[in-house]
Amino acid sequence: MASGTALIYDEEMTTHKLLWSDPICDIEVPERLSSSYEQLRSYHLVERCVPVPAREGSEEEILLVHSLEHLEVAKSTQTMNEEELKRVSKNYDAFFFHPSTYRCARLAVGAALQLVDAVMAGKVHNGMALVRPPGHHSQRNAANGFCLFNNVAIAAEYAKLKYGLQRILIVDWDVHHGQGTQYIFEEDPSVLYFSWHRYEHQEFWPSLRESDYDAVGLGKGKGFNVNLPWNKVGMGNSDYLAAFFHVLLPMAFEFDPELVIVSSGYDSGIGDPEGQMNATPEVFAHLTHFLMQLANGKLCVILEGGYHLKSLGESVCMTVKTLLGDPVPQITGEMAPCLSAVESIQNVRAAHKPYWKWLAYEDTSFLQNLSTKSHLLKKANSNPSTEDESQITNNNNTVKVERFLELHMKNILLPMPPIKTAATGSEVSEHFFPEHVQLVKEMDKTEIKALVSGFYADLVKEETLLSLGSMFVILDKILKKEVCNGIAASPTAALSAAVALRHSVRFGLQRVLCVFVGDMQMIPNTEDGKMLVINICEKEQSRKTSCKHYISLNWKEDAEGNDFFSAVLGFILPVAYSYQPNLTVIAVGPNRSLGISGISLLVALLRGLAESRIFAVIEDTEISLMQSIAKALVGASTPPFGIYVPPTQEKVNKIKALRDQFQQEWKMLQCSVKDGISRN
Ligand code: Q9C
Ligand code: ZN
Repeated sequence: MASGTALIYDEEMTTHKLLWSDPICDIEVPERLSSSYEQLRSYHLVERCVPVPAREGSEEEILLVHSLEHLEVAKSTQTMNEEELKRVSKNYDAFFFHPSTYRCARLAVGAALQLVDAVMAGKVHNGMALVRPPGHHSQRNAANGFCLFNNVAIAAEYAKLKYGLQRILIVDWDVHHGQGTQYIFEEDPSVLYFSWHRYEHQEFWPSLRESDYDAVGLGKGKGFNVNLPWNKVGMGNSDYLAAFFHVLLPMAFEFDPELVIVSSGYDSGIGDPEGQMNATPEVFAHLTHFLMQLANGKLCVILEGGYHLKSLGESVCMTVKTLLGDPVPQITGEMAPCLSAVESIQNVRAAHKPYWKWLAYEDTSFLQNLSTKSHLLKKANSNPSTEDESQITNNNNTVKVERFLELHMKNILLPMPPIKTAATGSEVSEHFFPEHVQLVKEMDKTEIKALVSGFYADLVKEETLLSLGSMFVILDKILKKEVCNGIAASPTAALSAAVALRHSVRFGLQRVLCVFVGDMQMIPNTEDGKMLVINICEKEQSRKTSCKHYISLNWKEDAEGNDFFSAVLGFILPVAYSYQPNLTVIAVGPNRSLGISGISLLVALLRGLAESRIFAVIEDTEISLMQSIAKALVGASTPPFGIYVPPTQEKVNKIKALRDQFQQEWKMLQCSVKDGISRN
């Protein structure tokens, strides 16, 4: 099994630069690359990656996507003087040539291909290539929007050709529409292209009709081009996460890619002068973490845009840190997508309903310009920046965001626990658990007594409490941040979970999420909102009706394959992200209605919450699950998800009903705006 993260950087790609004055192109500077690399260095991320050298992409490789004519024009610029360079540059929309541009662009292509090779050959799990010039606007026969060759598109064609891949997912989170990539794969069902982009009802560059949500692909490629246009600036973390939950991820699970490539532009991040969006660097850790659950973890991240140097650098670091398997930082702030984002999400879901099984039973309907068009300049979310457009204000804003990020990153990047995953056990169990799981000794009676001092007498008799030594020692280490996550066996998972929840709240945690799989014989009191329990069980539990902090989700995994992703993405994650827990407890009790692949997926995705702080408690009878769950906790391998089975109509309706019931309280559930729901 491959491990490790490749990092590709070649200083030579900083030699491509603008030689004359051009206010449109002057943001695409060499420092974008060098300062991002410096930032990686200062977080000590460079030394943790596997260095992979760039190489020149060959002419043959470039011709996989581009015309010979385009290649020849680009080649001819190497020996031109400034006047000539300026003249050729003017033939394109927003592009500049430098004598070294051709060489750099070939290195950028080659870097992308080196990354594909490293990942596909199993040298590494995943990786990132820092390249210039970027690629996603570049078309078969034209440079465009700072891009000469389409690095990502060439990488996808190369992967198809060299490794015989039949399904590649391209995720373009750059704030601009990669129209070049869309054109290249428009008729190709083997490449699923997803792009979100600032659109503002076609006002924003490149101002194309075909960037809207109704461009779904052509011919055989119908359904494999996914555009999510943002019609307002100021989109933030919740809008991006909602787009992943309600559009990209369910589609990606159904598509089941063999490789994921990211057109990784960070101009969608806060402070960017082009994007004017509001998403903070840690959101990219979450997006990366989600994509790592696909294609067996084979993920190639290739730089595109990003023009606020500090924001860019921090976002690059968040991405690489996550690729390396570090805990995912918590997203802070109100978690609710804005109305305009929900409208866009609703529209793209409606446009794609004919092509995707997971959408078949969703009641989607188109919604046009209800709230947005007349307020083009209004921002979706409040922003620490000002709204003025003048140059002076922009500079002020740049500095303001720099200061904001300086403090913000210090706040969210708390020291990492020295141990990632802990379990109790002896040398015997050592071989049983995956590598990197640290074994600790159970607490004995005296230790437990000292820790709990009769506090749980109403929940449990003393003798029983004393049998929870395994649970207590792991939980205690998680709370003290000595370990990030852990797993314990228990004679009664429901009881253990109840005690663990109470103990965590008593310790001082404000919000603890408990996902309970199986029949939960004991339901904790969740009235104070300090716990949120989601109980996944086969039958309706009569003992307690659902309420804001206790939700019963009746779900039995399909026997043939796995349909649970639809409940995880469509309900559990949106609720969990709305709640923003400080700790997640996942408990598996008797009569579970989920198999190991469903539970592994759940654990893997819940690692995105609570700074990856997860406590798994498994009932003794279900001990066969321990190994796989420990694997998911370590994050060493992405669990195989099993055969894709679309949710039945009945199951879709179940999720729909729950969504209707809870979307006022847990706003990340919102993916349509019918019924005149009142919102923020
Ligand atoms: N009025 C990338 O982020 N703006 N390219 C042109 C013309 C060009 C962005 C504005 C922005 C290109 C890779
Ligand atoms: Zn861009």
